[in-house]
Amino acid sequence: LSIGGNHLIHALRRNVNLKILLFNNRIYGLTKGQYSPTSEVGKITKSTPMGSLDAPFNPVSLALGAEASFVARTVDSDRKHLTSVLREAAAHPGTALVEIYQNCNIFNDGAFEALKDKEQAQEAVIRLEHGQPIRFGALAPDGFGSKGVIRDPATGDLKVIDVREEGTGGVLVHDAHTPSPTTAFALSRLADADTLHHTPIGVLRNVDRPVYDTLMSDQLDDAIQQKGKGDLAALLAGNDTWTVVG
Ligand SMILES: Cc1ncc(C[n+]2csc(CCOP(=O)(O)OP(=O)(O)O)c2C)c(N)n1
Repeated sequence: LSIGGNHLIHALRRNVNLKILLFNNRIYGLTKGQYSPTSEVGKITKSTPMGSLDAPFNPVSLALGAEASFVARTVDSDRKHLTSVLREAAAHPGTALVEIYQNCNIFNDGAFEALKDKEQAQEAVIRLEHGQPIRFGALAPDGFGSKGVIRDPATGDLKVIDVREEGTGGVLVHDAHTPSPTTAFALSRLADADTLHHTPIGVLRNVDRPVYDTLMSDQLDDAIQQKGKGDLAALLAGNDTWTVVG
């Protein structure tokens, strides 16, 4: 997300046939514990002894803003969830970005503990499933979680409600295949930065878009068919493409 950030956004924009696994541990581990582009504001590290001043990136929001056709989030310790997300990413034609929340037990231990601890996870984790209502938390009598995500009519933003008090009427149904990235973007920013409560995991976006590799090889085929235009030998043996004037 720092030196490689430029390449990341343009790979996503072009929809190159790549699967990107972004291990987010919110620290620089290999170089021994400096703050990184996903470290929280105020983070005390070796390079920020008085606390980091930088606002972090939200990698899922960044990917959606860069026109990504497949964006997902999962957690390192949830093997079943991780496996299913990686399978879906592997099957996606084009660029897939999977953010994996990863513990660094040496330099940033417990960064995602709220999503792993059984009790806290009830409030923290929202498991997105395509075609299913966005519900989480302790089970309600209808078999889904007692919390739901709705669109707040006053602000247009997303909001968490208790369906036992407010009913299930406005609860969103997750649609990973919708062409608009708007709701996926709002979901990517639902989590509370400090507590990690209301963190959606799963496939936020999975849409079909022309893949760069295919477009380019089709264009090469076209160029070869059109004599002269795509003739490399003719190009090399051809005349100058410029003229020196007086
Ligand atoms: C584009 C780019 N290439 C190479 C580097 C050099 N580099 C610095 S740290 C590192 C390894 C990072 O490992 P990773 O597991 O992604 O992160 P960690 O949690 O260990 O910091 C590399 C290759 C770089 N910073 N950027």
